[in-house]
Amino acid sequence: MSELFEVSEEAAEAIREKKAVVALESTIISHGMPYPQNVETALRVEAQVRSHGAVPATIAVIKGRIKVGLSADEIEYIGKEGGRTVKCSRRDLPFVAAKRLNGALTVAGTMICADMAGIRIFATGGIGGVHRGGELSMDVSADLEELARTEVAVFCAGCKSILDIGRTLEYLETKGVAVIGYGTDVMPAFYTSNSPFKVPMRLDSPDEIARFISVKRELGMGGGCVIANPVPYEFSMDEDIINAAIDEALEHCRAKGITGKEITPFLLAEVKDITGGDSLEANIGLVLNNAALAADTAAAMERMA
Ligand code: PSU
Ligand code: MN
Repeated sequence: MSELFEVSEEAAEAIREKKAVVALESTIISHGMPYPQNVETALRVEAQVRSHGAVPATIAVIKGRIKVGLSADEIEYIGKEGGRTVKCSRRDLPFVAAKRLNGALTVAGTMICADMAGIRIFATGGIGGVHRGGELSMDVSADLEELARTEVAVFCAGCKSILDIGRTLEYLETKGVAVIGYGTDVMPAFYTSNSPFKVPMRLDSPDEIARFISVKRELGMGGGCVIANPVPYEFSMDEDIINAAIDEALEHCRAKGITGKEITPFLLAEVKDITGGDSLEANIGLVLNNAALAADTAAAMERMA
């Protein structure tokens, strides 16, 4: 424990004793969903992790201090602060800490802090990727570089087609990042279980995923991996409806001249507004589903240790 970094007692004990722990991100709370559904969801996700036999550790920066394992009050605080917190990726983390600001961590930011704490498993909604037109704009999420470098397994529902899914997969291949379809051969597209792209590999049980993560670690190659877990059928959206909403959101983004780190939160909020909240329900359903798989895998790793 230090002025800069604190791990909750519960998480610290679990990490020490090699018990199952699942890291959870905070940008999804602050920038990904509106208040109060964001806080409600974050607490439900924690409960989901617990009911699947693991300790949850939601991570954020509060007044400059990295906190691994937020309390319910701290989750409420970050949720209420919402867009006033700084969306914090690798680039932003030291600045936010030095200025004693509140930071909500992206997938990249959460991977960094989970790794500092010794947590190997992380559940979220969707990862960032190569944006559409990224071959010219060079807008590629720092999440992809982090996956190449930091040894944390990221459980997600793939990536949204606000991104260029094909180029995102190409980038991950170049960087040597395994993308594993859970019970599927197809790369899921967040709101839908389907996309025109195949995943390079597939595993079908938490035990298999646990073994993969352990073997990868034993080989000492470093770097993360993606477990792409399709949205459950009952929460998945109609492909035509969601694609039309995404096209409209991208149009608004271009028209308003949004750039840089604002792009992803803007598109997420637009898609939610255009679909009249249906996308929010899908979002909540898939995050809970990812938390369950991540916790089951962490529990399987605990048994193997
Ligand atoms: N995609 C989603 N939901 C999210 C994000 C992405 O479907 O909440 C957030 C995550 O925190 C992710 C970040 O790490 O956006 C990526 O932002 P950028 O493209 O600016 O790297
Ligand atoms: Mn970007």
